Amino acid sequence: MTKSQRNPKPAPHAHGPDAADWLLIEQVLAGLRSTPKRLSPAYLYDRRGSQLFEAICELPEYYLTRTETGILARYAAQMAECIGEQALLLEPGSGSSRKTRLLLDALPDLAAYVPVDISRTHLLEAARALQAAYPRLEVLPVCADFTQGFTVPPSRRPPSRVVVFFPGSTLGNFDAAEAVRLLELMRCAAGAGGGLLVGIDLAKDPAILESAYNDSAGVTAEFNLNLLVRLNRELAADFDPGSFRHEAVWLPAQSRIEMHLVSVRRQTVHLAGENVEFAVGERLVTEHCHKYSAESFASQARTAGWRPRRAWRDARGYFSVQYLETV
Ligand code: AVI
Repeated sequence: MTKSQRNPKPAPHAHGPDAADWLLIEQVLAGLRSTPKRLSPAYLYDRRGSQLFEAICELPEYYLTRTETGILARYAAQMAECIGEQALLLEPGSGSSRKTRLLLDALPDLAAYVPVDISRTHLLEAARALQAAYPRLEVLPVCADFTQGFTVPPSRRPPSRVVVFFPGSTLGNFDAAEAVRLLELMRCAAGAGGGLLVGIDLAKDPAILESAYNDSAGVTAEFNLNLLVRLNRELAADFDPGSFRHEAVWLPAQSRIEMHLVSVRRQTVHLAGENVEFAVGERLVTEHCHKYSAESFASQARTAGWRPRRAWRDARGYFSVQYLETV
């Protein structure tokens, strides 16, 4: 990457960038300077990206959501038994809290439900809907970036324990060290005697995995390419989304799917005063989606101070929901 002649001063907005813009610019530039070029998957989730992700969850090839929902629906009573009476349920990245309802139905005497989400509008909307559906439940929404740690708000009824609910295989989007750090943050939030109910996607036939992330309707491609549209809009970059194609590849040694944007021609992208050069076929890595075995997950969880207690999976063995306790 070289300094631009064309645009020597970073000026992503007509009114000038604010501190948050600069942080984003610095992070994006650091990723584009690295080899291979890489961006944080967090950037995939602007308003449009979140809508596209919701659409992905409905795709025939994307078995994850359907399979995990099936496990929760089938085994909610057993999960509730592990969670016990009068617990406080805390859900990082709660979004629409749709899957949570399956648990709430099996946990009538929960002390409180604490959804944690970075999007205030989304969080409050979901909390309001949940409160209407469960009028006796204390719902305590917390607007925060869960990767920075958790504050457990005081509830009216003192909880018997704190249980973290982390479904959706979101843990798989973090690399090993980050995943351990996140599991440690969850252990601190849960405290002594606390629990964790987590959904993880299991390693399986690569053809099934690759088609889940290269769907025939092209929704995942649009989701991935939307990242470039976002950078153009928010950082005044000039990516040409038509000059990149989406590809998801399975890397067996890392046991993960990687989402890539492949440059279809040699091109130069301008962003915040820098020229970013792409060779033909060069890849920009936008997301890691790790797939676990029961053993690889247990070892990661143990490193973070969790002891696996019980696990449930679907009949095909595609997905697993695990209950863990603090050591
Ligand atoms: C949010 N996360 C668990 C999804 C996954 O499967 O790793 C994100 C996703 N990326 C492409 N499709 C879905």
